[in-house]
Amino acid sequence: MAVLEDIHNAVLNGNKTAAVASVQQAMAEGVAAEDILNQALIPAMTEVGQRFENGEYFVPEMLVSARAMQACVDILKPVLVQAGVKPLATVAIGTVKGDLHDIGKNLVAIMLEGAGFAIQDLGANVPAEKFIEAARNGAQIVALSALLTTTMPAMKTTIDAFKEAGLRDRVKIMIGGAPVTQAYADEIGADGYSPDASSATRLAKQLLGLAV
Ligand code: B1M
Repeated sequence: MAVLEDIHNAVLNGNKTAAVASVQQAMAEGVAAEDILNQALIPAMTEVGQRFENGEYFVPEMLVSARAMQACVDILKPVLVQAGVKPLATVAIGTVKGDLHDIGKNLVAIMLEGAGFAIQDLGANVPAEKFIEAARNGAQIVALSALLTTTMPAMKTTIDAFKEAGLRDRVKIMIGGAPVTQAYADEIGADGYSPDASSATRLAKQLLGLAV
């Protein structure tokens, strides 16, 4: 579909104005928000990553593409989120300490909100103490995202901090992000891992024993 290709190319080129205009056009044409996300935005960011790996793109290119993508996600958010439902539970979500990547985390938050969870978004570069504070304030699930192999250990540090605070049994801790695996989740004692935003909603429900 031409408009999806336009969105893809605009994000790839870091052209936020064109990306936003094409997303608005796609929505006016009746293209589903999920299709815009899964067929244009996410593939564009995947290609940005490949170009970075190949040495074609550098950090500034990644950054302008990320800003274009985030502006598009902001437009899609109201459509992806169902309004007016009583929250199933509260999820405190954040990208772990040292890690500034927040696009995937934001998508997971949007999908969880759409599935009926209340979201406490702690942002990026979140130290363990902030997650602990959120749990003390009532979050039943703590959701940790990491995009760098160098920041994955902060997931373990966070889980260990929950143990030290005597709060490990009070919360479910789920993890995700491009370099994260089920094996890593098992290794560090997380309650669950999911590879993408839609399976994250299923996992969150499973962790609370809710029907999926
Ligand atoms: Co960076 N970066 N980056 N980056 N960046 C990656 C991650 C990288 C893979 C690129 C590459 O080399 N191909 C690489 C990491 C390599 C590694 O660790 N082995 C990398 C690097 C090296 C770096 C820097 C170190 C570069 C530098 O400075 N030299 C630096 C680190 C900064 C820091 O964090 N301290 C850096 C910086 C940046 C920008 C700031 C420029 C920008 C981030 C902007 C932002 O997020 N606001 C950026 C970007 C955009 C990327 C890529 C291109 C795209 C990431 C993204 O948004 N993907 C990325 C390459 C790639 O991933 N292909 C790359 C789209 C997003 C929808 O997917 O985040 O995977 P993702 O989320 C998915 C799933 O993973 C999952 O669901 C999401 C939706 O389906 N998921 C969860 C995520 N969290 C979850 C949590 C869950 C469950 C599922 O439960 C809790």
